[in-house]
Amino acid sequence: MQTTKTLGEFIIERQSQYPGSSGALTLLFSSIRLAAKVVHREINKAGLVDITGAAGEENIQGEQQQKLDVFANDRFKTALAARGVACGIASEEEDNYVTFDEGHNKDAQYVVLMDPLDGSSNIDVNVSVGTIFSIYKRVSPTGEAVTEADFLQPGKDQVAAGYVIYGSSTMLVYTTGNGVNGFTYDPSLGVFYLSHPNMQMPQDGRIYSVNEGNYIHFPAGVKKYIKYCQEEDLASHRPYTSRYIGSLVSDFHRNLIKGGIYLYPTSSSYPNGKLRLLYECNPIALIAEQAGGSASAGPNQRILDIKPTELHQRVPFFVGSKNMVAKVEEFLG
Ligand code: AHM
Ligand code: MG
Repeated sequence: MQTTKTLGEFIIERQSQYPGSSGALTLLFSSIRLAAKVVHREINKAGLVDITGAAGEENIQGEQQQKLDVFANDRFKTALAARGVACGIASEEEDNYVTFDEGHNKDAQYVVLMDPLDGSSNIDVNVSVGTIFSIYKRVSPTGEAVTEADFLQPGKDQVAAGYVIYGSSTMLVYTTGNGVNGFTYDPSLGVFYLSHPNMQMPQDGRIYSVNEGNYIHFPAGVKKYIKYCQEEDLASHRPYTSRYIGSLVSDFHRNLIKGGIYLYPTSSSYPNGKLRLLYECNPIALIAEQAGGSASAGPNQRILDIKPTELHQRVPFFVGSKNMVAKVEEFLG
């Protein structure tokens, strides 16, 4: 798509629609944009320099941290701390939340929650990975210490959410609760251009994305839904196509554009599901809803309504085209 509008121009244009806006969110986005460019550059060197493979540490969830997980976490953290508009972050790669509520960040209004490099086990094999972020206004008084309550807010209170996909091209997709827009990075100029304005997820889709190797351990409703996806019914275009990259951002991004559903249910290895409510499910759910899709943890359990109780909380996750999510809920119910 031919376009000349840059992400920077788009953000400023949107900001001017909100008279009285302080511009803090604009600065926050410019931090995220900068860190995304740096991570893009490093990921593109994977294989040439020694940045792939395990970092030798585990995160709090007992998962091996990759060198690039640690790198991306540091880059986003540093960029967010630098501009005085975030008072703290929580990250999949940090044991606890990190506060920047001193110095020039003392009066900052926003907290950012992120998965700096999702799907990082795919890097060594040159498969797309992503950064996921979620932005809230703090609930504690400005100027005082940031508290855990600032981070444990339900997803429906997100001010903005987005992801960066480091794929065949790098894209940044985000929402501030007023539709979803996607920007493609031109690395020769170092600029993100608006390439996917007002993204809409098809109401129905023909793709289901799930780690079927875990089938035996899935709840009965999910097993029945998978069989439903595989049954022949020409009127509803079944059997559906199975597509699973094992990188949430990439699987979701494809389904957002083409129509489909992504499932990560409970299983014996992950009794509460694998994906993290705050860093993965909430931001992806806000984007899905803003694009006309939906996101659920089970029947009548809208992801965005869940009141988090802990930072690294996991939930079952069903996200995608509205009618497909409704169907899986029907089977689960
Ligand atoms: P990560 O944050 O440790 O990378 O884990 C999240 C990833 C998702 O991107 C992906 O959809 C899922 O884990 C794949 O899990 P599995 O390999 O169990 O299918
Ligand atoms: Mg992740």
